[in-house]
Amino acid sequence: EELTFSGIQPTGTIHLGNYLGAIRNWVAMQDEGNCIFCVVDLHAITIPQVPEELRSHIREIAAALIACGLDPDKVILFRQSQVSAHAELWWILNSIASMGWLNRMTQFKQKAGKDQAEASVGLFAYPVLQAADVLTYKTTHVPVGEDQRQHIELARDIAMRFNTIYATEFFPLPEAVIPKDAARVMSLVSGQTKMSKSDQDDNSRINLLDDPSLISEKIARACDGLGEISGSQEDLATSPKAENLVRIYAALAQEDVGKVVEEFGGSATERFQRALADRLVAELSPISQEFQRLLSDKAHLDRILAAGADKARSIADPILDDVYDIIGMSRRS
Ligand code: AQP
Repeated sequence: EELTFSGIQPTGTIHLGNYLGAIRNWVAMQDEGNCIFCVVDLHAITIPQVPEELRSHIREIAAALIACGLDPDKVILFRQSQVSAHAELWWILNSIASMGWLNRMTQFKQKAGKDQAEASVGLFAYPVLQAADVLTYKTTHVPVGEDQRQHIELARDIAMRFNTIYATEFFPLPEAVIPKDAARVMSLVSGQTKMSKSDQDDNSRINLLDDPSLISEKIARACDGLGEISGSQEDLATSPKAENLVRIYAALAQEDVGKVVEEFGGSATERFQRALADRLVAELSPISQEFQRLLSDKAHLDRILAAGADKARSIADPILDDVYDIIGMSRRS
């Protein structure tokens, strides 16, 4: 049976990369089958967090997901730390995954920086927790941005090795579902690193909650100095900043990049700049308003997450019991 699972870290506010790369896809998938979406707070602490800020970010991310259109009556929406099966399966899978596999993970290298010895063990083992998140539900489909492709491959490798060691077909091999148009939204400032919550420069990203004037300002700044939008796709590729903006426009308008280039290529950026800012404001303003409304009732949000956790546990716990049986530690009796 098909099951979709994905997660997002409560490490800050949601940005356009999260939205176009993942969340918009989640919303589209919620009517098509069983979907589980998780605020992965255990992942967040692999990088130091301030407890009070983490507490607010967890609620904010949940509110933002609902504001983007996820319906807690249609999907299971919960937070990772409320379902202990994730951490338990993580430990079991840590004994399946090899150091060599984890050493190849590019996200660890990026996040750990130069001084890898100072990075937490959690940051290193992060992809195994992600594999546990997915496998705890026998997930078949994982809608994520391009940056997560390697981690989903690892989850497949872990599932396969588990199945081989224990001579079983217990875990299905999860597949990454990566959008065509906006799989990798880049920084507005450089065009060359991915748009990220943890980028120090707020001008590098559009946050879902930026107000219309801030959005216009950031887009104006990003277009500044570009001259004109090139009239051919090949030329466009020589300017990563411009290409990123055109791709963002195409994803918002749900049009081909070629069509956007045809529409705006060869003329001064001003018209493109205004059109892009208008598209962003039209898409994000309703989300921002709904977010504010949801956040005014924190108890309600907490109830939604708690109810989601109950449903998630009812799926995950029996699967974990089966895993314990398979590896020789039956805990049912
Ligand atoms: N720039 C991006 N373009 C497309 N998709 C993206 N995603 C993240 N950035 C982009 C996708 O969003 C989902 C949730 O991501 P996450 O918050 O769990 O982890 P992340 O990839 O680490 O996101 P950030 O914003 O870069 O956070 P920090 O700075 O805290 O690490 C994932 O599906 C991801 O692919």
